[in-house]
Amino acid sequence: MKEAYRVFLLLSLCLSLSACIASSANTCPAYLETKCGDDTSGDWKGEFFPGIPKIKYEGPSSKNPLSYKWYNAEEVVLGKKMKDWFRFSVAFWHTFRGTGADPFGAPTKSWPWEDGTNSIAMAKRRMRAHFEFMDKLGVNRWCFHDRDIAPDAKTLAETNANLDEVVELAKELQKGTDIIPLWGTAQLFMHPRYMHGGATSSELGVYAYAAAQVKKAMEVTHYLGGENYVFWGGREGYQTLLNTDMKRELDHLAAFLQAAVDYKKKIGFNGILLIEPKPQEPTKHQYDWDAATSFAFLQKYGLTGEFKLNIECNHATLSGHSCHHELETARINGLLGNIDANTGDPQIGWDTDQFLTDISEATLVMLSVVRNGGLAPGGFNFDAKLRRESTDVEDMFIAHISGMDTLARGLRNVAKLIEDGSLGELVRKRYQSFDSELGALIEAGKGDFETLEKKAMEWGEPTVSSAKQELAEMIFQSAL
Ligand code: XUL
Ligand code: CO
Repeated sequence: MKEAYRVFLLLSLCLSLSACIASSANTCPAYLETKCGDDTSGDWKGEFFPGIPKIKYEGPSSKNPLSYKWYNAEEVVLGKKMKDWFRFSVAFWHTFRGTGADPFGAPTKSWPWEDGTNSIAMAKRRMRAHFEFMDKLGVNRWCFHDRDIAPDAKTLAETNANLDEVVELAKELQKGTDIIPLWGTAQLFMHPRYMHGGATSSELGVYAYAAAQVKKAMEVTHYLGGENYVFWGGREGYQTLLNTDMKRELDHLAAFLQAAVDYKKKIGFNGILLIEPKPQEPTKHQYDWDAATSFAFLQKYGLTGEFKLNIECNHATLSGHSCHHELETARINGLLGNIDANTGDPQIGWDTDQFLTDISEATLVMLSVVRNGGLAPGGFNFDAKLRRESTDVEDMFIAHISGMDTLARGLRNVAKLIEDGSLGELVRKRYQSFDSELGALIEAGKGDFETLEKKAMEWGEPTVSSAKQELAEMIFQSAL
């Protein structure tokens, strides 16, 4: 393929940052006939992040960017250590495969350990860098797509062998540490074979290939001690209904997920299966639009009980909701399993995958998490990347520290709200008319219309109280 066309193709692929991970010129996607994969250079000698210390908690008055100001892993807040509320995870794809490429521009990052190839040697070196990064950051979980960590090859068998080789190294690096994957997943969106979807592809051969890929990704997640497994259906959707049999595609998706449940049980993988809703991008319309749509799908196909949801904050805003709405929808339906912590940009309409630094938003997120009693065995995965213009190695640390500190402030604020109690009291009072004999009857599903009509006649015009929204907002703000 001509170089200019190749670059054009890669840039066009990169509308979503998350879709750029293996498609930039730096990382050489294996499906293009290039010289990628020929690198035989040896292992990296020495430290990947010299000069970066282990990140410590120094408290809010610290001016040191390489320290935690609010996240204090061992500190108990609301009855749990902070590290157990969060169970923070580094997303391998953004942190170690993100190149800074965007739809209009080439990669901007040139990390010292990268040699510009997509070879096995490079994959291993990158994995070592990733483990040093987690160790220095003090984070003991990570998330990965199969194809982030090991290169594609010409056949599925060879690709699986590549994956095994890198997974073996990850297993060795995990040994003697408490590091494990928070979740693993299969990348069913990058390769051209998945252009019509994986489980919802119109091609049977692709459905089978996707099944084989998920089977293998579940096996390696299990082997590495992973606690969850994610399904993000980036291409499980449509571009136009004119050429789409939506019912058939949804039936196929359900059959695929049922087969995943069966296989999980067969191999004794006790991890939670998570669906990650997103409304669109890369497709015009994805089937797992939002939490409520995903819940309806799971109910229709008898899959509730087998799946929970991985709520990603910027996916929530792309679907026209708030992150808090999506978290609460998942929570009240017993489906809140994990959070892909990130945020978008109010002026950019796509999935910018930014680190969340808004304290108010973080407090709302933590309200749901605390009401849920935590997320375990799920956690917080930073599905977030550096901005294209942030090119220093230390920026990788600063971004994670800032995201962790913001969420830690959110948790501390929720503790203040709970201790103060007035927001909870405001909500309780708002519904107190239902704390009555008739209210209990209605809530037990026994409030028949004849009885209610009699009461309405007897009571006359009801008195309606203020919702006190401004007071609720005042109480909330005072905790920030
Ligand atoms: C894409 C996205 C993915 C999933 C995993 O928007 O969030 O990275 O989290 O496939
Ligand atoms: Co995500």
